Amino acid sequence: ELSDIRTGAMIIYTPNYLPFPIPSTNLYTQLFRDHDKFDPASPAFIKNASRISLTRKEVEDLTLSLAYGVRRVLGLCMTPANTAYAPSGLAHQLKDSGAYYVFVHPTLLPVVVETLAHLGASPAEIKERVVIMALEREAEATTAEVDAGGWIQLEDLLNKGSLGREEPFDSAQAEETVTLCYSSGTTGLSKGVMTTHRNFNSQILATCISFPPVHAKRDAVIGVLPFYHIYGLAMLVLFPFSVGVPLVICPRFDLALFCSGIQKYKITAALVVPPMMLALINSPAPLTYDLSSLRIIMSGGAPLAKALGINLDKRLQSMGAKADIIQGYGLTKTSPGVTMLRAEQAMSKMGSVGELAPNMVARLVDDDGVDVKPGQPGELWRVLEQPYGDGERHHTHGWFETGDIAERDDDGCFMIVDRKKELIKYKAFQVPPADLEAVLLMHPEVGDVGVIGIESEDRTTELPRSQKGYVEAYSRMFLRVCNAYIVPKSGYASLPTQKEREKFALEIQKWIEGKVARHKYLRGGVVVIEAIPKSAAGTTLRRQLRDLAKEE
Ligand code: AYL
Repeated sequence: ELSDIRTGAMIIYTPNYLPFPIPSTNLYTQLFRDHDKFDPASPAFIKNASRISLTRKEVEDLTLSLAYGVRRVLGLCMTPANTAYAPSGLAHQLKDSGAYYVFVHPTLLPVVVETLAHLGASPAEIKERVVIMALEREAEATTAEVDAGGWIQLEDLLNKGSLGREEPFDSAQAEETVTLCYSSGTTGLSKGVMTTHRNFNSQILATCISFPPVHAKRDAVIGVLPFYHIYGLAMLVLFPFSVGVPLVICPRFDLALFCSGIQKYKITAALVVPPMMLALINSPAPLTYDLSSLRIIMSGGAPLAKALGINLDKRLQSMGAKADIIQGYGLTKTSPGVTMLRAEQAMSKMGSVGELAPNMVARLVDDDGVDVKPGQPGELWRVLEQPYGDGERHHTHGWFETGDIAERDDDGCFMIVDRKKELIKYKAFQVPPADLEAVLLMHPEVGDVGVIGIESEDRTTELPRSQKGYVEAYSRMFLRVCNAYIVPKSGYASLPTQKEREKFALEIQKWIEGKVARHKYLRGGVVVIEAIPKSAAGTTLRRQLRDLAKEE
């Protein structure tokens, strides 16, 4: 497994799991492979705290009638958009992806209409491009704007005649892109990541092997993660359905509703991000619910500090509950899972993201692309053992550079210790600094700008004093907020006093709020400076900005 590092050869780490062949089928075939083994009347998706649910049979019928309905008019690639987007964010994705049709829930229709109008679509064209997507039984299925009329409804697209069950899906589709999730790279604006049918087939099967075993009759999953993000899409929409396990959906994170959902549906597996675990530890709300059905809590999408996991374990035990708290690590660009912690290692390896998933091969390298000695931190590069279709731009001789710094222990478990790339994660939401910079540069008084992520202080001060030691350890890891350094267009000298600079900074901080999604707000503040540090090539030296932030 290890080659001699003195020769400068690669040190390649392989999984402890046997490789498996990735099926070259349409994703539909993979998702419904075992469908006939499960009760068609059993629930597949349940909306928490409502009476809305879909049985497996209803999912099958809807999927097929929509697929055959849209196939007549559309292609089959979907780009899911962040529901928190302001029109500027949505406009970028619409333009960049070249999407024509927009499927939208009635409550978000105004944002879509404004975005399309902003992109130059006429009112008639807007009516042609928008599809109102809601089930009839949903309470909010209609709004005044929808009633005002003339919109294409989801129902209109369903091909209810032949469901096409007899028509085989073509395996040539396996290498076609099925989704374009928007994600930021190591630098720059967010881009659509091409995920193919085969990529998802691989993810589903790898999860079946590396996730603790779940069974159709015994288990139920709850999730709050949005379906436009690859974590929600892969781990909530696709994985549970493919193994016959119902999913309870929480449209937003409300801790009391989340806990009542666990109690009501006897949830065995909860999929979360670290800030939700923090809420589970610190709020009194969970104490009034019975969470004893839980067996597995999986965290992913952002670093989970060891202390946070240990505190959650303690709290659950104090409530008579016990779950294995595991962590998965992945990226949109790796479709997505790279590692997963085994349930048996939940306590002994808390804080670790676990072993490589099947078919994943990794290296840890230094800044010069040289493999580091075993046990040393290095940037994680990974490659799939079989041909794979993800972002070409990021391949170096077939190796995909994650931008994350990791260490590997003797048991083959990885620990993510730092991030090399520019990406800021507010909670588990991506904020590409270049995105915010592009918006800020549209302000008439902004001359130049550099955005970085800094540690948040407000959240830590809200926590109980007895937890302070822990808080410091994990706040550093994930309570990041966005902070902008700005050079006024009229020059730094035009704002000679501290007071004037602060006033300008506040104006900018408020101004951005109408322009971007909430997770991109400049919660870390705005600082007026003389010049943004740049490299000879003109790129922003964010490392220097981060040093400035440390001095403040
Ligand atoms: P994106 N620990 C530390 N950092 C993490 C972790 C983790 N467990 N998971 C993700 N990240 C960071 O594209 C890391 O910096 O995909 C990584 O490069 O939104 C970046 O988030 C990627 O962000 C699964 C399925 C994890 C999904 C996911 C989340 C994918 C997030 C495991 O099995």
